[in-house]
Amino acid sequence: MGLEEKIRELEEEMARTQKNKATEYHIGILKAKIAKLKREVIAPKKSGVRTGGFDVKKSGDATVVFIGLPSVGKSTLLNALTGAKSKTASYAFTTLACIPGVMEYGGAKIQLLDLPGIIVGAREGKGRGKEVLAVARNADLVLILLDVFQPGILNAIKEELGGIGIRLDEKPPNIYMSKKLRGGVEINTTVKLTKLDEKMILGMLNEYGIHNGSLVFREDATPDQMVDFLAANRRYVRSIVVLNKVDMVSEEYLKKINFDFVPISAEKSLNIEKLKKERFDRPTIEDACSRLHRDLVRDFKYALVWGKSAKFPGQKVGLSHILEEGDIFTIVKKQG
Ligand SMILES: Nc1nc2c(ncn2[C@@H]2O[C@H](COP(=O)(O)OP(=O)(O)OP(=O)(O)O)[C@@H](O)[C@H]2O)c(=O)[nH]1
Ligand SMILES: [Mg+2]
Repeated sequence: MGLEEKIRELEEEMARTQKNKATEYHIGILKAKIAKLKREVIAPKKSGVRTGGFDVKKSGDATVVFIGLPSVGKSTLLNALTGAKSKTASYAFTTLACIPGVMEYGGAKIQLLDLPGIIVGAREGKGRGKEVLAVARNADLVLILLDVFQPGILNAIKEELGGIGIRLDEKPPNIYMSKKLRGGVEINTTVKLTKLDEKMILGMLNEYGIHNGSLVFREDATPDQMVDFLAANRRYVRSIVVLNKVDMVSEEYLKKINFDFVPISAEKSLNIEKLKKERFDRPTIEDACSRLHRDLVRDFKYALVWGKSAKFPGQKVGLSHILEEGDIFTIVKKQG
């Protein structure tokens, strides 16, 4: 049986299984099995695997990737933001490659990547979907662009991104492990675990061939987070949802859409400045940390801020605090 086939079989089994207390363990193990099999599918080893020409060199201070169905206006938006000339047209799959543009904003150079549209099933390779999604794995921000007449597709798009290991607006699970050669598995917690029990943790570790080691849970992690931790190939990326072509609808129509979005018209240049100002120009403490050092976000305890964004000099803030130009901050790390 091929890898893809095995994965499909397990996914079907999971879909068939009713979710309740009695099946929790079984489902958890299935998730771990699937994640393990998908390792190669999600992040293939570089050697010998064709990347399909979407390999783009990161440049600038941050990379924003446009993800959306065909014809939602991704290329029109790139052109509106950067003055690039990515081809736009009223038919689907106009863009066939990754088209980069650069936007300068507030002294920062932001790389914007216009990509071919994705369709449902992209993560399985439909319409070069895998290559497109792979580019999003390396982004600092995923801009999900929706057509004003198809807002309902948002969850399906998030699922496509999730299927390739991208976790939007989530933090890496607060779980640590040091492997050992013998002595079995030791589980330590700094909080009470309510969503995972020892049996499930050991069962999942077993799927990954881990029989010895010392684990520390610093949050009440879910089975999904435990799987993400074990898979060790997840990307934690910020996202924004932008609704395009609002020139074609009324305010009343927009009010009925029940999730957060930035309304724009790429073609009519409506709200483009607002999009830039509100979304691209707002680095958080988290952004600053991850730029300084890979482990800083994980070890982050709190920060002290001086400058325009601080309510008072030396204000104590968390990761999501939005910084302003010229701010100065100190990061305080967790112990041990
Ligand atoms: N009314 C209206 N039409 C728009 C707007 N933005 C883009 N369009 C139109 O939508 C169509 C598709 O635009 P593109 O920018 O090519 O869309 P895309 O998402 O890049 O499409 P693919 O490359 O095929 O994935 C074109 O005919 C655009 O003129 C907008 O704000 N309002
Ligand atoms: Mg396009």
